[in-house]
Amino acid sequence: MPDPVRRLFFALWPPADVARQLHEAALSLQRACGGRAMRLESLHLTLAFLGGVAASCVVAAEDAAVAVAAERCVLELDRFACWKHNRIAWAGCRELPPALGGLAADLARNLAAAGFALDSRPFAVHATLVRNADCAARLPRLDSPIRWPVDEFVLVESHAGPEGSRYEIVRRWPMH
Ligand code: 2AM
Repeated sequence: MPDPVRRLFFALWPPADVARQLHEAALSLQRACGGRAMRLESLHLTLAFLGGVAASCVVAAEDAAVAVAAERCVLELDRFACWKHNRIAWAGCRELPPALGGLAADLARNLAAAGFALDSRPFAVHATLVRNADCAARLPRLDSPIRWPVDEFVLVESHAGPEGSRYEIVRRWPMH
């Protein structure tokens, strides 16, 4: 039997009140630049993207996460931006909490050491809010930052579906 492939990534998943604020932000961005707002239940922030992983290798990815020292922090999403090359409108932060930069770097290092091929581009903190956005449009201002208390990170499986991807949290790791 061939080893099935699972599409996986590590991410921060917003608590319900943060997801609601992100979704409101997505709708306001969508009013300005069209496209498709992310569904409330799909909103997240990717830490490390693995792509297709043979099911038999998932344990190795989980082990890489166990070995990171993750500290709780508060992420302040305080800016909107739009990437022309992939038409993604997103929320990000002017200042990355060091704990989060450290977590993403540790994860990337451990995953690479375990043989996973990761994107070589630097970690770009962003929560995608709208896809297929018109980046030439004037983006609304984010009046007050969205305050996201981060106390866990998760491994997520992406399932392709007719209405876009559906995400399933596979495992959670608390941050201390
Ligand atoms: P995006 O929202 O900027 O497209 C599930 O697809 C998650 O993994 C999304 O957050 C997506 O980022 C991210 N992702 C998809 N392909 C990726 C890649 N090649 N490198 C890094 N992240 C990727």
